[in-house]
Amino acid sequence: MKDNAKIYVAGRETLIGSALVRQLKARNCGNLIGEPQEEPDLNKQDIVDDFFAREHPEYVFLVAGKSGGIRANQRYPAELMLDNLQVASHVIDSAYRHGVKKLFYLASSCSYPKHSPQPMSENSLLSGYLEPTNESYAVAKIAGIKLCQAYWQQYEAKFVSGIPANFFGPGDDFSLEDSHVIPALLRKMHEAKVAGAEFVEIWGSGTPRREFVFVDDIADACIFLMHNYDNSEPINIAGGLDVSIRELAELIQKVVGYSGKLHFDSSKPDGMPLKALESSKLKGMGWEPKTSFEDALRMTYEWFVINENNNK
Ligand code: GFB
Repeated sequence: MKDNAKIYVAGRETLIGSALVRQLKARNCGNLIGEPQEEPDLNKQDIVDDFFAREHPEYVFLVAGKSGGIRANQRYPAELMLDNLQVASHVIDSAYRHGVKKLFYLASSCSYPKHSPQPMSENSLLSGYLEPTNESYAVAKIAGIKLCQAYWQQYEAKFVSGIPANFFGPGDDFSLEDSHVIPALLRKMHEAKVAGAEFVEIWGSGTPRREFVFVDDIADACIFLMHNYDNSEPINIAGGLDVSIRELAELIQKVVGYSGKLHFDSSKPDGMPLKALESSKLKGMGWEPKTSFEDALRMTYEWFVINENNNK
């Protein structure tokens, strides 16, 4: 992928999409197509197809599709599944029919079975039952991976997939019900600090473990893989630390400066007991995340404080 190639980031308004656009611009990739107009409606095949016919992208990062935390997955399984199936099938098919040189599809670590050996390696895909709290979304993400592989197999289309660890960062969804755990806890603790509240409620038992990676590092890995990975087998994108939700909550207390108590509400779901990714394949290619977990939390918190009023 040359710096002046025509690149399309499908889903540039998502957390990862905006990080990708930032990083591509920082690398002087000036030919980002589709900007500054509004993104085409990826839920409509004819609109996506017209867009590809008009713009002729050479490289596509497919990071579109609705997502959310554990509660959003329980509340909107139909919406999340349909949206992700539609955007993946529309963009992948148009990319093939309009001769895109390479497409990078971003899946999700919830594509792995609930009881995969940990850390989860690429060959655990489709080896068991999924975690019920996000099964619908996970099936759509698996379909995206499989569609890339099918186009590779049938048409020799260079469509590759990456499976990221849970990611977070500036621009995240900070809503209390639908967000992922990091933005939710940053906001809860910030509001508790400002209000002088005695405690903050943390969902679940606090024992589940998650591996987190800063969104700018995930974006950096996507670009690295676009340059260096030519294989139809999906590849994990991780290399962060796995922490328990209790440890995470304590670290967020420190970052926010909140000294109240933590109340764990076991009536709320835990989800996967442990989600960490085996990342030796990517590491072996010479890529590792660059941002420390605490620095990434601080940058995300700073962004939230500056944009707090837009996040209510
Ligand atoms: O980030 P999260 O919503 O998603 O939750 P998953 C991670 C853990 O944090 C769960 C706990 O054990 C939650 O119960 N948690 C504690 C909280 N307090 C909170 C809170 O205030 N808000 C939230 N959201 N969680 C997602 C999937 O699973 O992983 C998505 O649902 C996606 O589909 C994503 O794949 C990567 O890690 O459990």
